[in-house]
Amino acid sequence: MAHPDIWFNGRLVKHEEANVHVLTHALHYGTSVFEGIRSYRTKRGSAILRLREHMQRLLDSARIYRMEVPYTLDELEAAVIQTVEASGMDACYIRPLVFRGAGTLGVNPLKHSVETVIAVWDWGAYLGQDALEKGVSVEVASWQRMAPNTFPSMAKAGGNYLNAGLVKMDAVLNGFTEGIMLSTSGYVAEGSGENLFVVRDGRLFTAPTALSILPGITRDCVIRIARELGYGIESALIPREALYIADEVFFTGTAAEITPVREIDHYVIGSGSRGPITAAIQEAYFDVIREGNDPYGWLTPVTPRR
Ligand code: PPE
Repeated sequence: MAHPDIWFNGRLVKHEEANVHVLTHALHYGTSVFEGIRSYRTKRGSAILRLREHMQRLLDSARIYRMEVPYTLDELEAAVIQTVEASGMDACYIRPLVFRGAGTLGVNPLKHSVETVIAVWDWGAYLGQDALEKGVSVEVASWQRMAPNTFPSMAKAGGNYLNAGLVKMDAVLNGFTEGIMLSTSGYVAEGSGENLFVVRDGRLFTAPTALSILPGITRDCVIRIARELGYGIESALIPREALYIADEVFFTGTAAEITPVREIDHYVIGSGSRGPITAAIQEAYFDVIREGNDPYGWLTPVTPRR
């Protein structure tokens, strides 16, 4: 099948024609912000999960970096829907990107153009086929999350992923699936592309936003689902060793969805497979994205054209 068209500054263009110049500012200095969104094929039709929240976070990220996006939230939502519908894909991963364009180089981005792109592709299980059921084996990374006064973690910016890439490469080269970063203060922060939850004695814990994590939208889904299911949940400072004595640990993210962690630094977590609370939260999440039940108002229906 041909690659779906890409939305580029207001119109759909052919995949092969969605190109930039090599002197693009973002290529040299990491001046881009982006989103990752999933559209699902639910039993009630195709639908995009938490579209508004993702596009609001894109605008927030752009604002933090003083990028003036020439589209409103409503226009960006419509653009995503248009791109997904034109792709003909019942389910896909959606990648909106805003970046500083080509011009004379130099660090100061203020004079550079602000370009907007929306691409879609097929993206299966992020952390491996069996991961959602069996869980993944991970390490605590030797690289830390950025300090709060270095660059902003609430912006989902291209440059942030240099750090994430180092974590991921080390993990893979060491034989693990993913790395967990600690904050500069030494507390558990998040994975290279996922937030993290720890379960102990029936309660859930996750890092606070102030620990320089990305405030994940899946993390927010899990917090709401956990409350709904009656589990105690709090954002808290989690010491590294709390990972090793946890009953359950799991990652959350648009790409990773809800992925159990079965082993950390060769410590087996709980029973060494998906724990019961992880399973209950996964089930509630999958009820939305697979069954299309939407008690929270998280789904935007789409009609992919064939
Ligand atoms: N932390 C980081 C660092 C992160 O990149 C993501 C998403 C999350 C947490 C979870 O956020 P949310 O998707 O809103 O629940 N990572 C995206 C990109 C992954 C990639 O490899 O590219 C994603 O999951 O789409």
